[in-house]
Amino acid sequence: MITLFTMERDYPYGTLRSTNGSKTKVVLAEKGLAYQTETVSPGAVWKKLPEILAKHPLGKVPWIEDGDLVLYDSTVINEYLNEKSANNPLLPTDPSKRALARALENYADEGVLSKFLPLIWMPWWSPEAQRDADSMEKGRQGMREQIFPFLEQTLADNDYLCGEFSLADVPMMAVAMVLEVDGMDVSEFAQTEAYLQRLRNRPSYQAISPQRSVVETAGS
Ligand SMILES: N[C@@H](CCC(=O)N[C@@H](CS)C(=O)NCC(=O)O)C(=O)O
Repeated sequence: MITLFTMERDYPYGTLRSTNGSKTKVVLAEKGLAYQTETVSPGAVWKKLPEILAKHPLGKVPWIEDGDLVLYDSTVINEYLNEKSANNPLLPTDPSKRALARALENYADEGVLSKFLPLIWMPWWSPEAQRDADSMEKGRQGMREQIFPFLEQTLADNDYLCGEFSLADVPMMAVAMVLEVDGMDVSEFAQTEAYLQRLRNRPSYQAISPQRSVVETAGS
C-alpha cells in the first residue's frame, strides 16, 4: 500500500489541498493503485521541522512511501507511479510525443503551479478578512493574459493537451480544483472552460474534489 503525504484541510466552502499533492492523488486514482493519505500539518511544512526534512530534503509536500522507498516531487512520483503499473498508461509511446507531454507538464508546473496559481490559492487557506485581494487578482490576471491563451492554442480541437489524457493534463486537474473554489470566470476562453470541466468530469477528480472531505478522500 502506497502512503501519500500531503496537505489537505476542510473549510466551510470546500476542502483545500496542496496542488502538487493533488497531482499525485490524481495519478494514483488514474492508475488504480491502492493508497492511503496522511495529512501533514501546514505549520510543520512551513517551519521545515526536522521530521519533514527527513522525508523531503526541501521540506515540502508531497512525498510518498512505498515499502522502503521514500520519494518526493510530484512529477518524479507521477513518472514512478506510471511505470509501476501498466494500467492506463499516461505517456504516449512515441519518443517525441512523450517528450512533448513532459514539456507541457513542466510548463504547467513552472508557469502555473509555481507562479500564478499560489497567488490565488494561498489566500483561500486564511480567513476572508486576511486575504490579499490584490494578490488574488494578480494571479487571475496572469492566468488570463498568459496561461489561458496558451491553452486555447495548444488544445486546438483536442480534448486533452496531447490528444489523449496524459501526465501533461495532471497539473491542470489542480488548476481545475483551484478555480472551482475560486469561481473565476473563464468563459472568455471557450476551449479552456470546456477543458477544465472535462477534467472535473473524470472519475479521478473525485480524489481531489473540493466537494469531498479529507476523510472521504483518504484513499482508494
Ligand atoms: N516541485 C515540487 C513542488 C512542491 C511544493 O512546492 N509543494 C508545496 C505545496 S503545493 C509546499 O510544500 N510548499 C511549502 C514550501 O514551499 O515551503 C513538486 O512538484 O512536488
